[in-house]
Amino acid sequence: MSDVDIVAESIRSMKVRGARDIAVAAALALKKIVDEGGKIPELEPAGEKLKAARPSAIALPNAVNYVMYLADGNKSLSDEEFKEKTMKDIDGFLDQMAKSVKKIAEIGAEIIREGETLLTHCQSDTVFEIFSKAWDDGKKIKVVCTEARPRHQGYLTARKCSEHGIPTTLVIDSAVHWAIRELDVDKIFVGADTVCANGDVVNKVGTSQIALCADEADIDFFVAADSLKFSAESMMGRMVNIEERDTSEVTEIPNVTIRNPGFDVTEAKYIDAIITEEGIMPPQGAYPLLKEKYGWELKG
Ligand code: RUB
Repeated sequence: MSDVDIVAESIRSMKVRGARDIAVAAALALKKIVDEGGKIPELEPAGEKLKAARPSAIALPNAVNYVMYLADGNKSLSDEEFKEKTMKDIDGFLDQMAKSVKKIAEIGAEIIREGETLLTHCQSDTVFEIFSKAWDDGKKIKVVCTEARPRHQGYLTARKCSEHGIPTTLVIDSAVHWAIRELDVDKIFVGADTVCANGDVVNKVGTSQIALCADEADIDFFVAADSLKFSAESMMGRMVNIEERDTSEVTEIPNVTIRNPGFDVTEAKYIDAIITEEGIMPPQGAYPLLKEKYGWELKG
């Protein structure tokens, strides 16, 4: 197995997971190819392999395409110069991603008030950065985490928040409506795998049900996502390829069909705001952001 095969397999099997970490792992795998003397002909097939590893997180193809764009810009350089410049460019991209998450944390922490109870779903590094920043700023928040069946990524969030000192409660996924009422949840923060041009958001399955509960309870529902998660290709959530994972992750019952979607679509109308490194915006801000950042416009 080549290094790229190993990284693609780690992404597929979810050893590496969460949209940001997947994008970073893909960029580092391509950087390694450059470090070993690879150029465009080696990078292209590797990039395609990485992109195919998980279909619902747009940050993965966006990161691969961006690295390819950087490499393409250096293709007329000598072999040694190509290597040096492209590795530097990839480092610059990774550095930018790290800065984006810090900026999102600052903006997100700002809208959290002293003593609030915040609910999150699954495990998002971006959301954890917001919570830990609010806590480090001295706000005595409490966090409620879901389990995120079947893979229980919520346990990671619960452990991280608790280890950071934040009073943390874990509930089963189906207890969200109960938790909002009984645990006095003030705000909900989730991450994103893809933000579509119309402001729909693809995130861990169950997110859309939580958004409905937030709507019913009249509390704010925030999505935290850097602009790498915005998709020019996906005008609406229903156009995103929703990954269906192996049913063995769920259970087996004779003669019963098991379905195991990994993600779902939260419609823009249930989202109060999306927090990006560019600022906090209503979901309708997705299209202008795409247009401004990527020079992309709806035709016709
Ligand atoms: C993880 C998930 C996260 C987003 C955002 O799903 O849905 O909310 O990827 O995470 P999975 P981040 O565990 O199936 O990869 O903010 O870390 O990019």
